[in-house]
Amino acid sequence: MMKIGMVCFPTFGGSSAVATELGLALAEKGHEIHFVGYEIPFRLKLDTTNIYFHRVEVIPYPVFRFPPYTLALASHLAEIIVKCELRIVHLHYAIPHAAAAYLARQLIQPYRVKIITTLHGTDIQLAALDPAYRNITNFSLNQSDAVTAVSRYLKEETEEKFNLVKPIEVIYNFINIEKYSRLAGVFNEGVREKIIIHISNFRSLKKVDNVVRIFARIAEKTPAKLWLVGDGPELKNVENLSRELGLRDQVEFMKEKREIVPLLSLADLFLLPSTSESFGLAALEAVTCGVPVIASRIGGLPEVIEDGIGGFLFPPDDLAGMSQKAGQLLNDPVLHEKVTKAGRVMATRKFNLEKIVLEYEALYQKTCGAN
Ligand code: GMT
Repeated sequence: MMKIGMVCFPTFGGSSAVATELGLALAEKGHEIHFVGYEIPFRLKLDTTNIYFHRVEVIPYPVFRFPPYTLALASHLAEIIVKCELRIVHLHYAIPHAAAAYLARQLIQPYRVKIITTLHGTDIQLAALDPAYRNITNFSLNQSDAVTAVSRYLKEETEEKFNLVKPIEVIYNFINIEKYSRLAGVFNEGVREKIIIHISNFRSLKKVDNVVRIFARIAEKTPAKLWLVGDGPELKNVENLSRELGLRDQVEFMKEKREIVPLLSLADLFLLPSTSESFGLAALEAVTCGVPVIASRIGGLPEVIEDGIGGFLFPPDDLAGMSQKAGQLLNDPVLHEKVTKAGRVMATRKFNLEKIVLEYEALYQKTCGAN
């Protein structure tokens, strides 16, 4: 049994979901998991054996225009590491967690704790864009005892853009196959309109506007509804666009949802035409739930979806190609079933939780064994 600190952002999003599901799975295997952050991660259930949550308070003070969360996290983390005798701190998202953990470790010397940083993609893009973040990120990644990336693509991108002293290990994101199963009795077979779904944080790189444009083409030929699940900066623009295209009655804005399996269980197709995606956890969740995905051939998505296995990939601006394939999938039940079945088999083989959690446990053992 190991005592592990888990640091992530609490907000709706893939990195928080991965950290939480990993913590819950490790706790079930008998490890003691201490989540540390400013709020309870959105998928974390606190009434779980071996799970603890430590809140980082950042006191408001008139001098601070930007309250120093990184410092508060570092000093809180230092205390928790010693008090709870943690051997490992696993950080999800490099900025600002890797720098905070480095500071925490300095504070508690000679206490020894190992730091593992998992990169999720947007952290590295941000650091690559801004030279100020780049240097501190490079430094703190080199101070981590191990760095993992959620796809081969992200490993290669990061190693190309940063000067890292050690190779990054790829540990793919994972899925709980039993939990992400289509709910029986929800699916309403027979003649009905098709349900197209998209789930994201509505940042511009998700291209939710293109989701609406692809849907507009699909709806010309196939009776359909579009469910947009999530919230974020582009929400208003997307709402306006659906009104401009005369689709407002066919598009349902669902805001953020904690439980997505009931929604995926009703859906016929998932659209993810992002311009950047280090992995695309939302696509894997859909595929595992038996919803085929039409997405962009970018980033780590080709490592998750192969043409005909769980979905189809297109260049991000090929809206015609995406809508044509969507129409075909929606109107050909044999093709739909073939693609979804192959997708679930692939998800079970390549991304199942048990397999990936073992990979993390092996990394923890290896890191703790090393000096
Ligand atoms: O996509 C986002 O904006 C959210 C972000 C996050 O930090 O949750 O997602 C990133 O991490 C996910 C989990 O590893 C990946 O599945 C997403 O592909 C990745 N997003 C991007 O690379 C844009």
